[in-house]
Amino acid sequence: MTSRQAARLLIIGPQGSGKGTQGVRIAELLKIPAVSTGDVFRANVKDGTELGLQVQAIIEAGDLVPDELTSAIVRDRLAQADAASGFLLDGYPRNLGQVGDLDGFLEGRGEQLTAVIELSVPRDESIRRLSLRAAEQGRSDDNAESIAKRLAIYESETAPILDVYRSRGIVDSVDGVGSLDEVFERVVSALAARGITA
Ligand code: B4P
Repeated sequence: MTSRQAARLLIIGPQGSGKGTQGVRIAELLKIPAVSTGDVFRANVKDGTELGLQVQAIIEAGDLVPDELTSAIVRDRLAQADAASGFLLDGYPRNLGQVGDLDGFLEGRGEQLTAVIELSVPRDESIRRLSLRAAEQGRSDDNAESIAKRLAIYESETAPILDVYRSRGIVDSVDGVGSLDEVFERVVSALAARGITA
């Protein structure tokens, strides 16, 4: 029998793979905070804060916000009391520099990630979903140029971090094509097999 494990999770996948959608559901199930760097940046842009003004043009172009800024935000968020016994990261880390930063904060607490869920979807499905969201919600970075750039950065900078986590034996690859409930059940089963349960 697998012993119960702390939920210190990362959900990762190309844009439009549904990581935001599934991340929130998994975090609710496990009663841990979902920490989405994209949501933090969008909320700051919406509220017109200093951080928002700094990152708005970067996000709209589909580029990555500098690591120092992003890692400092995550470090502060993980220091809050509700993340003491578990958390789900969505959209961070997304390059090797951020993996090093995260390892550094977690080592300082005697912790490490316990599972990485990779949601895989084909490129044409990512583009289809983001184009649909552009029509429905009008998110300013869901234009053709920004989507293409985000997907290219995912391939060049984010996908390689999976090799690091694979070498630690903590990656589960889950098929992200299907209904929201089907994908959710796949993620829940993969986590349960590692002893990560509600
Ligand atoms: P994010 O908010 O992380 O945005 P994203 O990577 O584009 O992912 P998105 O939210 O669109 O994808 P999801 O799979 O959830 O980042 C935005 C920007 O912030 C970045 O471009 C960057 O500038 C900056 N940023 C964020 N983190 C950073 C970091 N660590 N370092 C530097 N910069 C950073 O999309 C899901 C869509 O698919 C939804 O519309 C949903 O309705 C749909 N969907 C989900 N599941 C589905 C299903 N099963 N079937 C059909 N549709 C589904």
